[in-house]
Amino acid sequence: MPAIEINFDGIIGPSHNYAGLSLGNLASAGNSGSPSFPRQAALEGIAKMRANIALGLTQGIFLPHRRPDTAWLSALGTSMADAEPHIRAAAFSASAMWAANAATVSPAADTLDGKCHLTVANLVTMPHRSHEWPQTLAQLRTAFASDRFSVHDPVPAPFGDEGAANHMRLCESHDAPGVEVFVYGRSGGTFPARQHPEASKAVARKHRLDPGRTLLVQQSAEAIEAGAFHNDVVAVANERVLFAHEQAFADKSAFFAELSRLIPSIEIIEVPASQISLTDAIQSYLFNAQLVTLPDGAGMALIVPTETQATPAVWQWLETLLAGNGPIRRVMPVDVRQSMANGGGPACLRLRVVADPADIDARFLVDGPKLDRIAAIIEQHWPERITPDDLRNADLIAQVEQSWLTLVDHLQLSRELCV
Ligand code: SUG
Repeated sequence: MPAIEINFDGIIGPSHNYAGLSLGNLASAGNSGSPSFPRQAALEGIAKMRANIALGLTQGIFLPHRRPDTAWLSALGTSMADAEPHIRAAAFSASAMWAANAATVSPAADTLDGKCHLTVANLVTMPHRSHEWPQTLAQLRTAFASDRFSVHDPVPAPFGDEGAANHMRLCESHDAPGVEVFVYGRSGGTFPARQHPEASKAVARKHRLDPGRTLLVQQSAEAIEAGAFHNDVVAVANERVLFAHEQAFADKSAFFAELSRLIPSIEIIEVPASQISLTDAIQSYLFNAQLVTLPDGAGMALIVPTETQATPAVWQWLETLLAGNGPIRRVMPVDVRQSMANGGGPACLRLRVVADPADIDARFLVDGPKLDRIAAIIEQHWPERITPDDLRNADLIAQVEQSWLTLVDHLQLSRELCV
């Protein structure tokens, strides 16, 4: 079977809460302290996966991480009972749900050794995300254990790497050689740039990419200041289509010229700031969409958060897009509001891997019936609601631990993940 694109969604974990942990992520700051609804959040994520399967797409999963992260707390010389509130919240965060930050993936068609390479993201910029990588790496090594894959350790600190959220791939078709674009930021404003250029360069080298087909592109400082803490908040690519905001990149002319030279058939759909401001783009998360190729030559679909419907300039623009004769033939809103309130839209929740599904550990692939069984566990075990005070509640912590174990056991992954 040829390599196809598989979307691996992070199942939203039972400890999902709003702790305001991400400076520069406006939704995270704005909803800090609000009650969260983990059960609803996880079911929204399952519904998104079901809708993608209904489109004929192949779907995978990553598991939530074990929370609280007692190993991390103990490395800091503390525990859930004794930790200061910001450390307690960081140890309890369900942030691994945003699988776009799990790793950077270079499909076999792009690499010199013909293997699909994955580098787990170190996420060192934000404390609550900096301890994700060991559990993510355990899952990557299990899911992609075949010799068709090469799974790499994280890039060392201090070079921040946030994975696929700052990486785009353009190609004629998923299984053909592509051009890989690494987008980095430069700090200097109020908000941190999370992707360091040295991290991007290291990943490109380790993935054995052709330097002639690898681009290192700077994110615009104004996008970071407006709240685009990752490139995937202002741009998304699929095959030969790049969909981006006018203010996404520091030097778009040079970038677009290089892309056109390397991929002559490229189609760049650029949204002018005069039609959609950066503020509206970031509030609605228009670009944090899944741009997917539909089976049977039906063109591409843009899976957008329902918040796009609530932003008139954005929705009007999407209607005009559909009325034209472009490559995007369908726009599909999905309700992932619980994740969105922490700054994670449809694209944040998934990691794209181009590979033959037969080479992947089947425990990480899902179909409708398997999702039904996972949803039943979520319905029965995930907490309904969490408020900031609950993070000190031993009963809630025990419930979160038990929920996780039940899911991991059900998927027969305890041996690999209970370390
Ligand atoms: O890293 N939010 C995540 C959102 C990640 C979105 N991912 C992509 N754009 N690919 C972050 O900022 C908030 C957690 C809190 O505040 O409780 C958080 O971590």
